[in-house]
Amino acid sequence: MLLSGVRDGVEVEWDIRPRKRAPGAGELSQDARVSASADVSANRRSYHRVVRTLSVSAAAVAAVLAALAVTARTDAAPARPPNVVVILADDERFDTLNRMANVRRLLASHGFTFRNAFVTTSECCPSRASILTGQYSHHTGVVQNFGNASYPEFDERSNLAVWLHAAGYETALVGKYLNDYTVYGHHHIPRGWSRWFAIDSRPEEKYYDYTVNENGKLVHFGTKASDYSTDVLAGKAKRFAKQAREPFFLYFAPITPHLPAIPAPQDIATKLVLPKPRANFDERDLSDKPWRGIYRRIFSFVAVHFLDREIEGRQLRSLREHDRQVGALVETLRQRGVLDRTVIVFASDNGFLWGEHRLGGKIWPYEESIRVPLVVRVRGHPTAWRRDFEVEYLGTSMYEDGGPAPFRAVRAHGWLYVAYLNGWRELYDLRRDPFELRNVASDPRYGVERARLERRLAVLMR
Ligand SMILES: [Ca+2]
Repeated sequence: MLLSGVRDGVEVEWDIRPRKRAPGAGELSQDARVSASADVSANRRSYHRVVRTLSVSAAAVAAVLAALAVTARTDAAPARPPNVVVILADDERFDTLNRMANVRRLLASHGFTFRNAFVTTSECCPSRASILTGQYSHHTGVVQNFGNASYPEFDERSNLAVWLHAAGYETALVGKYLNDYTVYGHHHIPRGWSRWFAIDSRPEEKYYDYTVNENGKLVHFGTKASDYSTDVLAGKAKRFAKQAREPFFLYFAPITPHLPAIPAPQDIATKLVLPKPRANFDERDLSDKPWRGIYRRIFSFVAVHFLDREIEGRQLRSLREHDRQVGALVETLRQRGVLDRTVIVFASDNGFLWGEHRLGGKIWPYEESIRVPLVVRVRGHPTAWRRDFEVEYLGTSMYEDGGPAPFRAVRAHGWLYVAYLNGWRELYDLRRDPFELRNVASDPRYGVERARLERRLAVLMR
């Protein structure tokens, strides 16, 4: 598993590869099985003056975690494996990191910010299944949140928690696990987890009035300020970080900023300057989009501006407490004296459209939907990274509700090519058209490129 890039103008590598692979570990590091990916970006301005960003790279949580898992499984593993903390936001867009001062100050400035990090299926359950396995949805079988081809397809016997636990880690899940895992009962605890504090309500995305499965026992939280789920979950995460036997693996997944995106009490009235809409917001001319005319519900001026002002504002406010709790968790690790031997990964399971192309939500293969924040606090050196990957949505649950038709797509360096299963095609030249405003799939001048991407997609689909 290779992370690479240029930092401060110098080629660096992140040395978390195993020197010798354990039997069976090899599959984790093969390109086609890694679920989130990267392309190579031109130098762009960094979020932050002192942040040490990768200018020629990107990565994914699954890959990082799979790499750590491989390391943990090898004979050549270091004498003292690192503790691993994953902080996973829910539906946080790539361009919201600038609102998170603690993530920047305590994580990014001691590690790396990946500016080209993507998920390969932009929906909660499939993406989380990929994060825990390093596999595409078409390998995990988890292609949607509920119903057919959802949680029951997930292999509870082989995923990151199981691998790390087998390697001697004490493990904890705090927050949102995979949607609908309660199909196996309300006291169910998947294997591999030493501690379990998972939201058990359906839907899981609750800020108040929710039930938690605490190590097999159901505990209800009500509507008082002290029941606010981001804080309750952070409290459990901090307790584990304080007491767990080393090495430990903490997977901390609050609900923020998923809708309804209720901010913490102290943030409800906070004044915010909302970012300027992107150039593809409320896209004027949709004549290039094969789905135009079908998803009318979202096309109205009122709907698009509701996404822009109301949804965006609420999501950004809800992230404020999330960011404070990141600070508190890092402080807990520092006080215990384990911070420098703990790798901390901050990411999101998918992005979210705020009216770009007149769309809202996720699943779609467009940038705002598939790009995610990814920050890793770690010492070390990245090396080479991949330049393309598949984006896929093979479910149907959202189709009637404003989501896309099922598709398979390839996001390559400078290109997005989308093959919907119903025959629609989209192709964007991202160097000329970074906002995906001109679909050139039927332009003969792009025939060679389209054929190349089709061949590449066929390879990635294996
Ligand atoms: Ca999500």
